Amino acid sequence: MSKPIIKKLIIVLLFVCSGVLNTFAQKTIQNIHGRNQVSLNGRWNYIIDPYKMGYLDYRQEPFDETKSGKGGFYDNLTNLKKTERAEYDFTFEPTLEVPGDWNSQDPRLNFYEGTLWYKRDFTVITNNSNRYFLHFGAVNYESHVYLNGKKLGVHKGGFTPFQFEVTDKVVEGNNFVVVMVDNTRKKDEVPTINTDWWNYGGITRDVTLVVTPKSFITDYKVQLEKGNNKVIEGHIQLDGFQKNESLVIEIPELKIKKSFESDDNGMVTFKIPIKNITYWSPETPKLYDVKISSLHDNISDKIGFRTIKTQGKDIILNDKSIFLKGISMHDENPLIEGRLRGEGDMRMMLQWAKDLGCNYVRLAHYTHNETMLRLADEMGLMVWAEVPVYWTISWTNAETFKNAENQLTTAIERDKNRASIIIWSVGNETPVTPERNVFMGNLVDIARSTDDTRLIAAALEVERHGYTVTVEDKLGEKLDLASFNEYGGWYWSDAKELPKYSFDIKFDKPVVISEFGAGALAGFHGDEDTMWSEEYQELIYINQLEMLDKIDGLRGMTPWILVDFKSPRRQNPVYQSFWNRKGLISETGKKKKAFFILKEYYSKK
Ligand code: GCB
Repeated sequence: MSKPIIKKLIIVLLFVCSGVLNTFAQKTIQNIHGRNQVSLNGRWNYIIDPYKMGYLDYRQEPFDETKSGKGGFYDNLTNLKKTERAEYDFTFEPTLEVPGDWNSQDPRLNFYEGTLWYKRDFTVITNNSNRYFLHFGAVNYESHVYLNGKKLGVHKGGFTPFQFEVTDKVVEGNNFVVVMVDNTRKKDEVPTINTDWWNYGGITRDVTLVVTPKSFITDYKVQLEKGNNKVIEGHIQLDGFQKNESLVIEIPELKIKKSFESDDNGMVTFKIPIKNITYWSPETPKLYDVKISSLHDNISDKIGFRTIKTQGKDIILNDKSIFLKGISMHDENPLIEGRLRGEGDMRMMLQWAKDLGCNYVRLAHYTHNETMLRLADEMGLMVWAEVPVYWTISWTNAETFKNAENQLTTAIERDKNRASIIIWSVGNETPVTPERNVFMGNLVDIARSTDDTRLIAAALEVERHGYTVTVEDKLGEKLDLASFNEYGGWYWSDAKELPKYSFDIKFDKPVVISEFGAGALAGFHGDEDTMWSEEYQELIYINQLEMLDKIDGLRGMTPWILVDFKSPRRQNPVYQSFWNRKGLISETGKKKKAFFILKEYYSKK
């Protein structure tokens, strides 16, 4: 190879490795809300761009890759030609609230699936001794991020956080950030084109400019050691560190104060013996103040300590066998349509679960807001957390796997200190094939090796032979729970027949039913045979609970679902109007009859 070619190759490689245009951005900073930060929430101007005009030239080539290296219309707003500026000028465009999906904020966007540009100005007083990171809680689905006319990178995945370091790009005074968001569904993405929820697009979670010292605490894990409730173990990771910095971890209420020196990689690992600790549980959701400080930085968190494991058919929380009294929920506010926008929305949802008598929730079918997990910690709700490996993923596509893996590990990294999370789920109702078994099996292994202190599960499917319901999906062998979705009385059989069924579950593991349910329009009444009536849903719940209670090893359930939710698949104009009606609570907050059946059942468990 000639020298210039090698040089070119090196440049290309450096470019690729620098992650500038990497779709899976770098690991995010732990505990974003505990940081010194400038909130970029609020009103952002937007341009609806169904033809992707700001990104593709008239030959459909991305501007990013043209020879001029211009890098897109919005890479260099100030240099746009007069004619271009006349057609694309954010100044006179309307605004959307961030965080928030676009579908619920502009009637033109209710069903919109495509590209939309966001822009926001902000001011910073910079300081040379600081570093700056632009952090997004979540953007659905693909985002291209530009700061002051420079492209920072691309991110894919609608529910996990990502960030870009912008220390050398943010300027004293006025700055502007532009984000192109595309929520077009694609077969090879995660999730794929077919889901049963609304494809809310946009910047759906907080945007922050995080300010840190040059050397800062980027990550930490402070948890009980696996299988040992007398030792807190974990790690602290510095970024931008000098050699052998000293670090202190304090848990004042436990009289813990320990000093360490970081190793050559800026890392400290520790094990600290403890006594007289109150373990976290739904009855006593005790959280301890944990403070970590380095020479230049400090961060505090509230962390609960508990153990979780299975023993035969039991689930053991802190040495006690428990029953998971749960309910499934989406990240959606039915009252003010759209994604949950803030702490108030999230508290409302979790409080409804508590009103039902729950000690456990399934946060389906993707990673929920970090605030949701912090509230679950505080309110004493155990959590099944999940990634959107849903239905018919492209099992043989290596990029698709990389994407799923990234969403899984990002969620684990973000939430590893949350006591509420007891289960990582690697997917939902995926069809059994050899390719799927490899894909999902690998996800199970990755989840386990990233976090060996929690249980690993997936929502499997059932088969029926006469009056026997079998669960024999081989993936179950790799999982800690026998969990499956089962819609007796609704998608198969008749409510009245349910008590005749029995189960043949091939695994000697705790059984946690991940879904069952039935649709009902709140306020519509009829007899038990009238579909969509509250009475019909009520009967299915009564008979389901009678049927399930006979399962040896039943250790919990998350019926589908807490509240009615929007779905493009649910078209019945009389009863659905694009709402999945399986909620126990309506979209106006009205509790249906079945709510009280489940509440009564949980009160006796
Ligand atoms: C399921 C899916 C869930 C759907 C539900 C339904 O099995 O896991 O996402 O919304 O059924 O209502 O059919």
